[in-house]
Amino acid sequence: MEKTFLMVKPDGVQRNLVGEIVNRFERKGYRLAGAKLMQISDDLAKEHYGEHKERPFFGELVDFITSGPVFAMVWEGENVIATAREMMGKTNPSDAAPGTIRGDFGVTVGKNVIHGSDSPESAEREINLFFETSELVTYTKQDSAWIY
Ligand code: RTP
Ligand code: MG
Repeated sequence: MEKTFLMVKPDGVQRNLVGEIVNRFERKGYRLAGAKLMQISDDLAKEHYGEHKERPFFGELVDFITSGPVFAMVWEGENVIATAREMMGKTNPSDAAPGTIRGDFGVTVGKNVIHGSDSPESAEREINLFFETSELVTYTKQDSAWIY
């Protein structure tokens, strides 16, 4: 089953958007495989955003992502990597369509509420960077009398 790494950024946690964001992926039909509230270290931030290390905003990006707790998640399901990116909206919230997470809740590019893996290679790399295998759960939804 395809998996992706999603993370509510510090602005989303401060603004109490964790439940709203989890809700969107649950209602869409994806399955949560792992989640944790955590403080990102400077080293982890630099490794996670390594592809941007030459960019002028790299220092700000690392400072921001380590400025408070994040809610890290692994979600799974058909085509979840690309579909989650669609559900997040464009990087700059002012370009992101209404109905997307960044379009509905973001204002500035630096504080755009959510991170999501942008390819199968990034998803694998980021899941391994943030989660131990033992923290991920594989399960099937039970078709029983108590699920209506
Ligand atoms: P992310 O990695 O956080 O999911 O965002 P993304 O793929 O949509 O965008 P990416 O190009 O990977 O950029 C990573 C984050 O850097 C910040 N950024 N700031 N000041 C700027 O011009 C600028 N450009 C990008 C954004 O917070 C973006 O999410
Ligand atoms: Mg990115």
